Order: sequence, then structure tokens, then C-alpha cells
Amino acid sequence: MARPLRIGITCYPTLGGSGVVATELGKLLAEKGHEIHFITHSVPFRLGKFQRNIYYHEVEVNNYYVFRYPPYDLSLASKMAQVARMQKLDLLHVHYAVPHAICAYLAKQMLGGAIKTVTTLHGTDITVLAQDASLRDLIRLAIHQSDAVTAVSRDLIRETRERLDIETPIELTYNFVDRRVYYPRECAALRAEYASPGEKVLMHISNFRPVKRVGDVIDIFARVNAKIPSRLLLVGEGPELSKVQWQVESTGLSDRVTFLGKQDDVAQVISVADLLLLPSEKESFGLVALEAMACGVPTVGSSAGGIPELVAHGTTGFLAPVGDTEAMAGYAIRLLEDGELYARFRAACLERARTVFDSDRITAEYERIYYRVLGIEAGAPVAERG
Ligand code: GMT
Repeated sequence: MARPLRIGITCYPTLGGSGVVATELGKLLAEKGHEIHFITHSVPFRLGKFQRNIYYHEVEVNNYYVFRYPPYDLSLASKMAQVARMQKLDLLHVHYAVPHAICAYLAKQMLGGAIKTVTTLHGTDITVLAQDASLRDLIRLAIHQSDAVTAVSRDLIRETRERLDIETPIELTYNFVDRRVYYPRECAALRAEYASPGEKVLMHISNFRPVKRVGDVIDIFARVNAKIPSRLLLVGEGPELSKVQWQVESTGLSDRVTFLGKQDDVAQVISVADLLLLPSEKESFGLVALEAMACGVPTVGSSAGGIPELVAHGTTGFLAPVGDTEAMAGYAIRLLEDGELYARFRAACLERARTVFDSDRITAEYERIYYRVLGIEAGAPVAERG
């Protein structure tokens, strides 16, 4: 292997799949001997216990009284430049374009160009924020100025090109899960707390934003439950929570639906389910469907965005157009009623998660990108660093 690298990683540390992927990537790279410096406003929530080769640099924001809005972006850019200089970083890998890719560009300017930058696009940074006229040109600039740009699905690459008229290369690097954490967990006792032996368990996990269409989840569940005695477990919280609680109550499903709130041990919780429901309006990837897949749980959901690249329709789950809850419920019933079909889907889930979305393979892809932008041959001998 070529020499280990010193890498700065910036992400949203407290929420979202992009923060999870960035943190898990940092942990895996650190295990491989690279030195990882997280530059974020809080400790990334998935960082866990102390790990060799991982450092954390907190971004402190100047709150001077003349500021109506404290300038977080400027503080982040300065911190990136400062950490890069002091820790002799080889590169900055930023997750989510706004403001991280823009801050990395500023940091690079402060360093006189003496750092490489890699940007990973995650979804709403393009599908939502790039539509905002006040951000569009900045996002475009940041993408053009990055030494490498990756995106988490082909669909997101297509959308980035279309929306921002970008011609520079954008590389596909799928999200992944750590197979040492995401595997089918023993859950008989936990399952018995929520469902009787003859009942099926459906689950939805999200941040309860409108884009997740949690109302559709309830609608699908009501249709499934009318045919097969089932339970619905809802994990997470967010702006739509009270509306969904009201919908559950008003449809007389309160004794069938449990709100579990935010949960840390997603692998354990998902293992309880027979099926994950993901009827999102937009989803560049849908990390939760991969987490479910790795635990042997098929997904029924929408064919929005990058979901079809992750969930193989008819093999590891079923997909229907956004809003078609009747079709989604029909698919769920078909899968839950046919034990043989279900067993095939479960096996296919485990296989697909272990191969296409394997963490070792995808970590190695990122390493190849890093070495390439640095002009280091991946097979080059280990050399001294300054
Ligand atoms: O949904 C968001 O806006 C949050 C964002 C994030 O930062 O986690 O989610 C996006 O990135 C995830 C990780 O790559 C993807 O799994 C999600 O599909 C994507 N969300 C959307 O495209 C709506």
C-alpha cells in the first residue's frame, strides 16, 4: 500500500445519512492506518468510543454582537485551513455541498492551493438547494473547483448534470454499511414485546420530513393490516410527527402502531421487522433501505431518485411510483403472504448488501480517488512525510 494519508473530513455531525456515511468512512479509513481529522461543529454522533488515528476539531463560531447571523461558514473555512496547515493534511473530504464544499474551496484559497479537495454529493444539496438562486452558482463553483466529485447514485449524477449544467466528471460511489454492525440480529425477545407470534412487523425509519411521505406509510400499513394482522413500528422524529400521530389516531390504528422515537442501535431495531416501508418523494440513495437490506429485511417503497439502484425491484424488494400506496400495499401483502418468496428476498438482500454495497470495497474506492488526486500511485512504497 502507498503511504497512509492525513485526511480532514467535514460533514453534518448530528443528523442524516450523509453524516453517518462520512463518519463510518472515517472510522474505516482510520482502521486502515490513515490519520482522520473530523472538522465539524459537534462530535459526529456515530463516532462512538475512542479510536486510534481519529482526531476531532471543533468549529467555534464568532458571535460578535453586530452579527445578526453568526458566520459559521467562514469559521468552518478558517478551521479547515488551520487544521490542514497544522496537521499537514493531504486532503479535505467534504460531505454535502452546502456549505462544506464551498468552505473547502475557501480553505484551499487560504492555503494558496496547497491542499486537495474531494466533495461527495448526497442528495438534497442538489435536488433541493441547487434550485435556490442564492446558492446555485456557489454550489456550481464548489463542484467545479473540487479536485474530485463523487455522488451516491447514478440518479444524483444525472440530476446534478441537468440542474447545474456540470460537465466535469462526477464519480459514482455508492453508500455502504459496516457488515460487522449491520447483520440479522437475534431479536425474538424484542419482537415479542411488539407483536404476537402470528403478526407481521412493518417498519419505517426517517426524520419525518414531508419528503418522506410518512402519511403514505400509514396508508400502506392500513391496507396491509386489513388483510394480514400486522404491527407498524415508527422510528425517528421530525416536523411531521404530530400530523402522523393524528392520522394514526383518526384511522383507528393506535393499538397497531408504536412510535419508538429516535433509536441509536438501528441494526437491532431493524432486525425486528419483516418489511421496511420507504415511500419517499425524493431519495438520492435511501441509506435506511441498505441498513435494512444488510439485516435481511426487504423494502417496499417508491421508485424515486436512486432507490431503484439500491432496492432491486422483484429481488430485494418492490417499488411503485411515488404516491401509489395501493400498489405498494399489494406488493407488501404478496411478499408477506408467500413464505417461499419472502425467504428468497431475504437471502438476496443479504447477498446484495455484502457484495454491491460492501464497506471494504467502497472504502477502497474512496482511497483510489484520494491517491489519484494526490498523484500518488496506490502501489507506491511507503515514503516519509514532512
Ligand atoms: O434527506 C436529507 O436531506 C438528508 C440527507 C443527509 O444529509 O443525510 O440525505 C441524503 O443523503 C443520504 C446519504 O447519502 C441519502 O441516503 C438520502 O437518500 C439523501 N436524502 C435525499 O435525497 C432526500
